[in-house]
Amino acid sequence: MRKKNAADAADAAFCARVAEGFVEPGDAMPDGYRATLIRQMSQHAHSEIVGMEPEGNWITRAPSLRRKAILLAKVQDEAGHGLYLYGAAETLGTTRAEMTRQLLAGEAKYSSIFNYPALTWADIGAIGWLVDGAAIINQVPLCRCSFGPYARAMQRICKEESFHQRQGFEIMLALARGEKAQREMAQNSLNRWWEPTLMMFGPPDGESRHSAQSMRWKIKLHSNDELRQRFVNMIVPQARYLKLRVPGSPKKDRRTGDYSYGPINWEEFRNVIAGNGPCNRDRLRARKKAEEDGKWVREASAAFAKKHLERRAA
Ligand code: BYC
Repeated sequence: MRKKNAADAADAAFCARVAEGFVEPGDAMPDGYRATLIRQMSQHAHSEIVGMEPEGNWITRAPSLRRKAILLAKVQDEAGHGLYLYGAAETLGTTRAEMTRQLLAGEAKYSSIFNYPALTWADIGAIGWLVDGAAIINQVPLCRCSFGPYARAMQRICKEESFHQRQGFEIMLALARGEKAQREMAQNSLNRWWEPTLMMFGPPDGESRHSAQSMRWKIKLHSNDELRQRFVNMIVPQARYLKLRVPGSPKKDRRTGDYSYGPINWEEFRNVIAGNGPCNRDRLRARKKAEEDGKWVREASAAFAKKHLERRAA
């Protein structure tokens, strides 16, 4: 009983601490807080890196030099986001090598959305518009989360995500103003990406095992369902502007101003995060190949760093 009271008091003290300002890497923190951050930040970093795959495939097939240059810059930004996030997670005592090992062993998750294929050029528009749009809704609040290195990484990432969403919307706009076949391609992409994008926000609040504690610690500032609703409210008017039909024909609640959505196939979501989505195996195969192909670069830079240190010491 005495032990439980002491644990409750320590927890209450830490919750008061996070309300005061950023927690920094050298500060005292509960083991659970550290572990939750490492889990979320490493999953987030893996999502950025795996997220390069569906779009990377389209760089050589983008319809013009301008589109290629923009897509190339976007995919490079995602590599950068992954690196900021791995770096921020490393301040908590883990290593990039260990996080990568967990990803390749299937122990760490990455966003469910990247287990779906990008079949047409319109899918690149839909990814930018919807997936990066969802990322912004989820990540802007993270700029104010309690852990300093994560919050600061998110500030820079969010600026770049705004550019990503605009490039996606602009692709959709060009298609929506194009010929019948282009409009159909845009509609078909929205139909396929809508539900998987809604799943990005995580399971419904009643089934989210980490939300309550993460919100107490200000690792998360809003629940999964709150952010999902914000996203729907943002996208429905944009889809109308594009003259595209959002699946499920959202209706506006006059009282709350919220648009309806769903139902969402949560069985499919559970299946995808268990490793059985349409592209899970391809995505991990590509990461394993990249890890193998990059081995000599890591070895060469480690040998160079060692030589450099030895020379300095001499
Ligand atoms: N996919 O208790 P819950 C991007 C897991 S990158 C896979 O609600 P939490 C972009 C969850 O991990 C976007 N797994 O968890 C990149 C947990 O499993 P574990 C990535 C999911 O953490 C390139 C279990 O389900 N964004 O935008 O409180 C190009 C229970 O869930 C998913 C981030 O990572 C999912 N969708 O909340 C373009 C943002 N949802 O770990 C774009 C940061 C849930 O216990 N992360 N799970 O085995 C977050 O905000 C939160 O971690 C989540 C989940 C809202 C995702």
